[in-house]
Amino acid sequence: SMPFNNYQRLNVIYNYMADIARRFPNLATLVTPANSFQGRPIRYLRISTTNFQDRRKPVIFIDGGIHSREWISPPTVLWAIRKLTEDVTEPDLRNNYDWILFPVVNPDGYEFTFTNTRFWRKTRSTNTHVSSGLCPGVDGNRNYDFVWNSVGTSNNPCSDIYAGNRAFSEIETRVVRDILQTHRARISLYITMHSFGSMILYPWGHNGALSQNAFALHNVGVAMAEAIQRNSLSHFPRCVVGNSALVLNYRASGAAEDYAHSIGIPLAYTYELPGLSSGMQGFNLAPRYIEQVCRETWAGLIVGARRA
Ligand code: 0X9
Ligand code: ZN
Repeated sequence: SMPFNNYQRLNVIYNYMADIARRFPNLATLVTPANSFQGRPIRYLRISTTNFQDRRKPVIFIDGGIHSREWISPPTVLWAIRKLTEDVTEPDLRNNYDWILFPVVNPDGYEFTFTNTRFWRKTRSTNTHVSSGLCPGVDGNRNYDFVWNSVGTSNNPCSDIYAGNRAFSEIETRVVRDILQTHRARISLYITMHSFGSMILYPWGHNGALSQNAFALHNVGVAMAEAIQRNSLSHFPRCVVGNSALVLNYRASGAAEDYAHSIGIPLAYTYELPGLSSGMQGFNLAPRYIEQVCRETWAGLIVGARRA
């Protein structure tokens, strides 16, 4: 089973997901909708106690690892897989919803953070339009087609916030788009896992305006944060809830939760998981905290799901 005492390479994560699908054939389905730019499988698990294809239940969709250096993100999605299959303590969550759990949206970047550059954020695609062979990669969280490339983005392929040469230029974001689009009528909760900052963020992140569903977004967000707080450690930062642009103090367009909300998903959030240092070291949360963050994040997800 999945070791949560350290950060794991992609093959360990994929072996765990395949193992879950083998051990729980009537519950978990492994899906490989495409390969990454560099040819790695892009994989997620569907979990349903009935038949996912019946489209009867609301869907909860959680992804992670779009920003490859944010290593604490994939384990929190893997923990959710575990809590819905191997270690069920909330059977209502397993029975009442269909789940899509997608731990590593950006497998190329993720592997690159282990083999080459620890703080790599983007995909690893090479831009064929400009002379940017030396600067691969697009910021997946600027690549979604909602107010694409308008604020908090860059046209420079060498930038960490490069939006890409067009919306959904990246196969990795197209895979997330296709999940959101295919199931948008029944995805009641979408959460994309990032780090760091101990925040629960909701639309609109491109301009700081509140959506029509802001009341529900805020109240469910606060309920999730309170559950996280109750299960957190005293020396972890307090979890702050609010509009993405206001809480972060910067606007950024083309992000996942804004896109999801723009196509009608009522509850769409970015979680900024905890970090304990400032600067780049915030991405290096010590491995001994992985399990703690997974536990408290699951506590938040329980509340969010029951309100979804
Ligand atoms: O800037 C981002 O992509 C996210 N923060 S991170 O430090 N993990 O890179 C925040 C995205 C917030 N959402 C929107 N701006 N819509
Ligand atoms: Zn991020």
